[in-house]
Amino acid sequence: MKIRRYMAKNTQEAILKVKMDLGSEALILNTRKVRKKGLLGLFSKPMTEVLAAVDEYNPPGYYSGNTGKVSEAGNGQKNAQFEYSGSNQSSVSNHASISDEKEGKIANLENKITSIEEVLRKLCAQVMDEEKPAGRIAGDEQKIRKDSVTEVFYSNLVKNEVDPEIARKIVNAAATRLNTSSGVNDMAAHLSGIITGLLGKPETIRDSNNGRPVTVIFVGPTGVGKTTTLAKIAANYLLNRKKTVGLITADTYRIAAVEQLKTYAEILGIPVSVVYTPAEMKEAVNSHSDKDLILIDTAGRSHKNKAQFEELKALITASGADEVYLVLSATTSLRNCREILNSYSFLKDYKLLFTKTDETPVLGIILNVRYMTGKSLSYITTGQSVPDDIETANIEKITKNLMGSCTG
Ligand SMILES: Nc1nc2c(ncn2[C@@H]2O[C@H](COP(=O)(O)OP(=O)(O)O)[C@@H](O)[C@H]2O)c(=O)[nH]1
Ligand SMILES: [Mg+2]
Repeated sequence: MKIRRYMAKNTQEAILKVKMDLGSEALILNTRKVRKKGLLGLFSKPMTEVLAAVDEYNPPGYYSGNTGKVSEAGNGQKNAQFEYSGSNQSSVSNHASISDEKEGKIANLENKITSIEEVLRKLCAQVMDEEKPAGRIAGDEQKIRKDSVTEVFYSNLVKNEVDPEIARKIVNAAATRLNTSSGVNDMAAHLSGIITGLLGKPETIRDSNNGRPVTVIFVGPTGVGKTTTLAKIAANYLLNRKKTVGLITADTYRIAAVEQLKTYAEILGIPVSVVYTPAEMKEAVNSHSDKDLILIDTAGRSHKNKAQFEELKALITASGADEVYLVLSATTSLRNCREILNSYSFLKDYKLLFTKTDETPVLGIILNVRYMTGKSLSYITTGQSVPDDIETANIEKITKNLMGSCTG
């Protein structure tokens, strides 16, 4: 990206300078009125300053006249070429006589001069005619503005399903940090810093520091992957960290759910307790007091059934859990997520755990939910495979995903 600053009497003239210098593909990054510095500046007419950018790797734009084409070289050096293809163009062959060759060259030059005159005449007319709205220039300016760097980043965030309101706030915050000499890289850096800050530092299960087990409970809608995630964490603590783990399930709505956890427990060779009531929950937690980690599975609740949420609340309280993880699928729509968050709003302190990031190319929901709840991110799951498909949320990776163009 090549960035240049232009000063002119008014915006029209400045845009013209930009187009003549950088071509019609140039992006207008900023336009502002400036006065000369010092006391004299108070009495002078303000000038228009335009900051423009052009992608060095893209073919530059050109200004077309009737018969000629002026183009600018990609290396930033002015390199005017005139290609003439009119029907009266003389062809020069090795066999032509010297005078024929000269005549041909003269005719060619004459044509080129005519085309330059035509281009200059048009340019002058546009620059001089200040009062008349220069439709073409104004239109171009508008287009350039629309396609400006800020809008590209905004549109990428929205394409990645960041809530448009949040995306606008982020982009505006990044834009206010720019100054006149900032370029697209600065914008990207500011944006990345803001998103990283918003996503925050992920917090995973803390280690016990009092000799008692750390008790962790997983809640969230049915089918998001609570049980699978719990099994992944159990296996990692057991196999990689050599910790002792106890499992409890309160998901007694379905026989299959109990069997699912029992199967994982059997494979891992760890005990599992099945509880139906808050009193049994207390007992089960006590029975695992010799473990390093207790993982508790729960059933998903229907957001229409308030009684079920009361039950869940009682189970959480009885467990005395040190940490609560609200498990959400990254494939959930923002609308559904809002409803889910509403249903679980009785939770005071919890962390966000996103599953199925492998099933969606866009991760906007992660930023949206983090922004709406202010709760910490924790783990991300990336597939069905136990125990491998789980990692601590990688903020850099998520930020890149959110800023990138998913449609290419
Ligand atoms: N693609 C994908 N599937 C997952 C992931 N986590 C869980 N699943 C699948 O989602 C389905 C429901 O998982 P389960 O743990 O039973 O959900 P629960 O009802 O919340 O306990 C199962 O088929 C899992 O294999 C993940 O990260 N990616
Ligand atoms: Mg389950």
